[in-house]
Amino acid sequence: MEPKISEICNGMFLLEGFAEPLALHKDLQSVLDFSPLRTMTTRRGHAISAAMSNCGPLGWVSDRSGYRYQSVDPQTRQPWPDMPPGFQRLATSAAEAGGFDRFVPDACLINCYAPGAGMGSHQDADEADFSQPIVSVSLGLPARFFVQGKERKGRSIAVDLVSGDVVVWGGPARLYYHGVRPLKPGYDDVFGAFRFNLTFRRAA
Ligand code: MD6
Ligand code: FE
Repeated sequence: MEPKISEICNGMFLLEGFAEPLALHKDLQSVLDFSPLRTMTTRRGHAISAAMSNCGPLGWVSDRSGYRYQSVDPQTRQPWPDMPPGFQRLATSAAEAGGFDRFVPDACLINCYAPGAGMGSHQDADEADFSQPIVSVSLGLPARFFVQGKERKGRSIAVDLVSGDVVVWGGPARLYYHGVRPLKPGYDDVFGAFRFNLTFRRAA
């Protein structure tokens, strides 16, 4: 099946059904067996409602010292688990479909949302090179994603993302404010009562 590609806004592309949820489920499970999902906190000590983990050379962490990428999981005190080859292939091929050649991610952040969990408006600005895209894979329960723009205000664009959808962000949209509305309860045959999101980045 040819994936359906549409441009959400300035350099942000939606690839509907580009990922195979069942194939990713097994790899995700083995990553999480090694570095389990956990609740991270903001610098101010507030719990982030999505549970998180990482795989690949660098992982995104947040705690009382702030946000950063680091090679060691603070919970296991081991390096993050390897990025499964199927994850890497998906990230590179999705980026290519969105017009970004030779994208090689060094970080994969895993977000897990239970019903009620969401993500407030934020910018992804902890990476070294903003000319590199971000590839975002949605799995499990559907979610409403919103995109604002260069500022955290004004009208937002809503995008409903379902399991297998991939969003490739580059160009001007790379630094747009965005977030996820609180998840509605439901059940997904592969991922159960949760939504998972994988974001692949070039962090360093
Ligand atoms: C999520 N995603 O979909 C949260 N950030 O659960 C993000 O915050 C995000 O999907 C940067 C680029 C793509 C994303
Ligand atoms: Fe983000």
